[in-house]
Amino acid sequence: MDLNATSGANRNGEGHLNGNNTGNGQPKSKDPYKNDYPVFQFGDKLTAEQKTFFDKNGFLHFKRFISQDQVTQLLNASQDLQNEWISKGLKSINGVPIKYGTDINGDRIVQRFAFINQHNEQFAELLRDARLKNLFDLIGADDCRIGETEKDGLVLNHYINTEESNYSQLGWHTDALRDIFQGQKVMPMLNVGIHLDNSTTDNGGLRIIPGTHNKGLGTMLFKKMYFISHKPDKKEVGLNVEAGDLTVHDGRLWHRVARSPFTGEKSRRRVMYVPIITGKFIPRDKHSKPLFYQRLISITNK
Ligand SMILES: O=C(O)CCC(=O)C(=O)O
Ligand SMILES: [Fe+2]
Repeated sequence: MDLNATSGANRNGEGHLNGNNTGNGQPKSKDPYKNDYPVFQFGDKLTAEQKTFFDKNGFLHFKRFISQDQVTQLLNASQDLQNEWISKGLKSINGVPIKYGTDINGDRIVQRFAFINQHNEQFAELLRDARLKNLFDLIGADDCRIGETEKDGLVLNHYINTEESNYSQLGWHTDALRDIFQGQKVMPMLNVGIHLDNSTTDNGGLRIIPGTHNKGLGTMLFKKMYFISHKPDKKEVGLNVEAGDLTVHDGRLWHRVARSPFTGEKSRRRVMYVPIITGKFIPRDKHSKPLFYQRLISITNK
C-alpha cells in the first residue's frame, strides 16, 4: 500500500509501511497517534496535495480542528441533551431512530443521536464554522451544502464495549447507499467526522479501505454485506485520531467501526458526523418516516 499521493515521508515524518504491521494497515510506533498516511492542518483553503490525496484515497485527516475546551463543552452539552431525551422517552428524531444503551455504571445513555444540531445551540454553531466550507472544493459542485436538515443531520455516535451496551461496532458500509434507498441517483457526498475521544487503532475505531470510492456502482453495492460483515479486510487502514481532529471521507468509500478489544471505560469512543451534500434538497422533519437503511443501523451492530 502506498498512501502518499505525493512522494517522500508524510507530515508525521514517517516512512511507508514496513513489516512491523499491527494488522490495521498501520505500523507499530512509539507515538500511538502517528499514522502512515499524511495528516494535515486545516488551512484557509485546501492545497493541491490534499486534493490529490483525497481523489486517490477517498479520505483526509486534519489535526485539531477544534480545541480540547470545545470538545469538553460539546460532550457536556451532549450529556444534558441525552438526559432530556431519556426523560422524554424520545424514540426518533425526524424519523431517524435514536439508539439507546447502558453505560458502564448502569445509567441509560444515548448511543446514536441524529440531528443533534437542531436540539442544541453549541452543535448548531459548530456547523456554522466557516472553515467547513473549504471542504466543498473536494466535490466542486455549486450547490454544496452542510446537511443541517437532510440525511441524519449532525450525528453523534457513542460506542462502548460492555454487555449492556447496544453499540460497540458498526459493520462494513458506504454512506452513499441511502441515496439508493431514497430512490435517488448516487450523488457526490462527503461525510465529515469530528472526533471527541482519542482513538488509536489498537482500541478498535474507524477502518477504511482507501481508493474504494471511485470503483463504480458494482463495488459500492456488492463489495461487502452491508452492516452485517465485520471481518477485517487485508487492505483496510485504521485511523489514529485525537479528540478535536477532523476526518472527511467520500460517501462511496467502504468503511466500518471495529469493536474495541477492551471493555469498559477504555473502549469509549464518541465521534460526530455531518454530511456535505449536493443535488436534490430532501429535508427531513417530524413527519418523516425511517428509511430501511436507518432501521438496519439501529437493529444491528450491538
Ligand atoms: O464512528 C465512525 O467513525 C463512523 C460512523 C459511520 O460510519 C456512520 O455513522 O455512518
Ligand atoms: Fe459511515
